[in-house]
Amino acid sequence: MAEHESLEFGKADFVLLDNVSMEEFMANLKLRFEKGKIYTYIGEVVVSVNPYRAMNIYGRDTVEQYKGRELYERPPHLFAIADAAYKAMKRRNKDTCIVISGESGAGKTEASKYIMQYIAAITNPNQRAEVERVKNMLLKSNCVLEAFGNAKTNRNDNSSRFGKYMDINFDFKGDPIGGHISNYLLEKSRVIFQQEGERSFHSFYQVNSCINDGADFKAVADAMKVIGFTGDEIQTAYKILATILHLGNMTFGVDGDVTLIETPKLVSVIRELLSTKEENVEKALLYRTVATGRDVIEKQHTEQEASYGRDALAKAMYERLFCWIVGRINDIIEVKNYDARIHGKNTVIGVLDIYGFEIFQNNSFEQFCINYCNEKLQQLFIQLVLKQEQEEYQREGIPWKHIDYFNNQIIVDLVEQQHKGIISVLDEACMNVGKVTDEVFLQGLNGKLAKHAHYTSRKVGNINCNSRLMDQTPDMLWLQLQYSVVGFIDKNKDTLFQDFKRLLYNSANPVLKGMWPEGKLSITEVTKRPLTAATLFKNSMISLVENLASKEPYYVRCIKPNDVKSPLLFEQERCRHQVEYLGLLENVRVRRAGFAYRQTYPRFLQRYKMISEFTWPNHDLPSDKDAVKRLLQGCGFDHDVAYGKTKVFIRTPRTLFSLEEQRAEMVQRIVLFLQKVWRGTI
Ligand code: AD9
Ligand code: MG
Repeated sequence: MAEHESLEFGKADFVLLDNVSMEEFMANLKLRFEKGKIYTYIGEVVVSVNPYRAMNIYGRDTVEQYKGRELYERPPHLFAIADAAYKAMKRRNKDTCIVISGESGAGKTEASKYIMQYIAAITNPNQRAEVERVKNMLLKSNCVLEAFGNAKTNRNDNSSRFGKYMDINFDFKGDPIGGHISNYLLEKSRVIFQQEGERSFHSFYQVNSCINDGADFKAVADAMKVIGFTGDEIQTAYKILATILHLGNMTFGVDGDVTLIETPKLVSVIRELLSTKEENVEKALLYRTVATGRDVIEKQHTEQEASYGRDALAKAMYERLFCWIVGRINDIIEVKNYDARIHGKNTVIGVLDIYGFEIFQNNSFEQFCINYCNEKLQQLFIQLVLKQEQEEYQREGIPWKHIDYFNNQIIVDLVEQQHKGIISVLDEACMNVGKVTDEVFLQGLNGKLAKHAHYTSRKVGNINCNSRLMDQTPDMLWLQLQYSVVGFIDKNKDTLFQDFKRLLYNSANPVLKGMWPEGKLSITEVTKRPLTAATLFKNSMISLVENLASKEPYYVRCIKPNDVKSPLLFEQERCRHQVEYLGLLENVRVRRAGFAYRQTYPRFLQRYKMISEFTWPNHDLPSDKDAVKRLLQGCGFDHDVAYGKTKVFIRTPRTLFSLEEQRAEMVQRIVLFLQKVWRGTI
């Protein structure tokens, strides 16, 4: 527990609560928020409440306070977690990761940036130019990714619409030498549709250079240059954005049985932007090539199909652009083989900042994926927090009693299980020959999951507003959450006519061409059915979680205090709900069921040796462990502690409190004594 804070700020660690109850937890969280203390520990987990105002706690002076210190020596802070992850990586040669979770607008992305800033600030003391370059690129990559992957939503003005996991590689000196970014499912439907009050991705407004975003445009273009994008590449990115904007204004009509483009001028603008021929653009928008047996024919779109194709093209171009940007950044920042040889040992710290849990009025496929992802991370948290505790006790040779903990595995299974899970049912519905509709999917779900404890369906009006209702116990993340099945089939199949791929591949612009290699295939060569969007996402989530589980994890749990972005308002109910579904109270219980506090023997002595005559100023016992035993016996706390191989474990927070009080008293006495010495009164 953090010791350098007075109690007027509440308890700096929730394990110090007198009673672990929701009331006490909430009272402490609220008190600390109101006192401007936005961070609180649960053991080694940082709970963070979004302050919605600039805090003067991230400067160079604060960095210095946390650098190289132990977690509990300073008030709770993100820097302490970042430092712990860094130390574990450097001293113990461990790959570590920092997992940041919380709902939309809770402060995950900001936290991830402060963590990276901290790591950049404490590394490269020798100012090696190459390392400085890498650091600069890692920081700049954020700016680019946010421009293309973030948007204003009703929940957050800068909402991440993609998931991001970034590995930072370090050499044997502990300096960053490169990195790698993995991105997860961009919410591309935003390109063509935004809910009321929301915007498309920032990049579109920047390219339009509206009053507000003009400066941002320059910042992003500059960042791209610094990272190493060529002039042609930057220009192509902006040409693609312009193309998508124009596609948004394109309309189709019918004349007899002919479908036509009502806005032909746009075709010529797009042709130029895409460096292709006008007739190619027109053809790709109005026809699709289909293979029927051995024949290849060109089939005219209906007006509706043409509109569908246009939207699919806009979404696909944007998604491809985004993935290409990530790929280019990776090409540039990735540790090359020869680098690794020069720098020797190579360990990583991973930082995960993913879109937060979302509940909207109308929850669709995107929310389903995003919330599944959060459910999966919650499952990892449950496993690792428990596992880590158990392992530590084992390592230290201390007996451990299993404790019950709620488990959301059943929800994860409901989504991802082979054959019976929602994603399997969805894929099956998509593969139906003949009728492929959202209604078929709904029937499939009802058929397979009718008896599932966490599944019910409800029909609201006609098929256009069918809903899924997942009814949960309050412990679960998905609390009474409804999804509308409308659009699931389309979004899962994610069809883009091959004609568009060929159009883009045949561009005279080599950068654009390079983004669409599969356009090379002719219609008869395209046989394999691509994996569906949900399955691709599921696979990427499974490998993400495997990757995280292989590292030593550190957690930041973000809480959003209100829905109006106010720095003053702590909405009790809103926060309680988050504490509940994040399982924070259980986290405290697990932490306390074992031992609330643990410290290595030398460090423990360093802090408390003044409270015992046997240890102050130095002890003459055979080991620090013996000295700590003697000290605690002397204070009458022997019954409340366990002595591990390298650490002392204290069960109840009260004991630690008492030690702290005695220490404070002794420090006071020593100070008074020294003052007297200085004044010459002794
Ligand atoms: V989402 O799931 O991507 O929609 P995040 O990432 O959890 O969400 P974000 O970090 O973007 O939320 O924070 C939302 C806003 O809260 C920021 O734009 C800031 O205005 C504000 N914020 C968050 N954390 C801090 C902070 N530590 N200090 C000051 C903050 N402001
Ligand atoms: Mg974010």
